[in-house]
Amino acid sequence: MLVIGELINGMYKAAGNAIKKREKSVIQKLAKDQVTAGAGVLDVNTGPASIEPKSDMKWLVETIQEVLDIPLALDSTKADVIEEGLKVVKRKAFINSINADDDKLNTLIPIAKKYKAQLIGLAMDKRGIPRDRIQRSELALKIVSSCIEKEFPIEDLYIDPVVLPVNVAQAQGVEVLESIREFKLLCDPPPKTVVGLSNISQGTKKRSLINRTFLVMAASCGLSAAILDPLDSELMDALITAELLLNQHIYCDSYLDAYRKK
Ligand code: THG
Repeated sequence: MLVIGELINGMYKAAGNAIKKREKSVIQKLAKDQVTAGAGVLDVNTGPASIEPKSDMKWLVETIQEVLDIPLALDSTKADVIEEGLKVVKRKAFINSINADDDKLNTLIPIAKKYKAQLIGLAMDKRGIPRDRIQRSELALKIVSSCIEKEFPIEDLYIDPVVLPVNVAQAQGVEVLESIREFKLLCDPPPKTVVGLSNISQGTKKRSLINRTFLVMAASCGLSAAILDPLDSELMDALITAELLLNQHIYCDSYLDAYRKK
């Protein structure tokens, strides 16, 4: 599974303060620590409090790229903020994210094509959060169809079924898991799948346990990628073990260490 590190997000106090004060060393340490812990991509989000999201995004991308050569997921609801990041990224980036609204599809799919970026499409639209797996698949199909029509490569498309906190939307967890399976039936080759894992435990008292349990369940549904906290070592151990049990790594007694050294 592709691990997308979530810690460079203004929603986190450490990152939020560092963005405001332009503290490069804090962001660069967050970036390096996540990669050492197993992240293959880093999510970059200026946070809801950012007053100048465009210049914050450019600064974050350049600051990370000074110390690391890694793909970035440019996380914003605003197309101009994402494009600011795309102008300076050195590796094939992720646009995080678009949704099933026509205006989003019509602006951001051409931008993704222009910059040869990968695309994360949320299975939601102006009406808000999806109710169940049926609505999620309808919205996912709309995104897939729009990509096909606009000749965007489906290999570069990730669909996100939209994870909600278990304490306020308990019945949605299983809808998300079934959606991960169902999205694979939408076209051939199928789109990939991604979730924002930490959403599931927001506001709960057992965040780490809930995160890792849901990640293992999602892994067994065939999830392709997850935005998560790679510094949670129990979470990463659970993921590596789930992949072992799904026969994706070869067993040895020291499989956790062996996998980490790869
Ligand atoms: N899908 C996609 N992208 C996403 C999400 C998604 N990007 C943002 C988010 N969801 C994933 N990233 C986070 C980052 C932080 C938290 C949750 C998801 C989080 N933060 C603590 C909180 O709010 O309680 C901050 C606490 C602190 O300051 O330490 O939970 O779903 N495509």
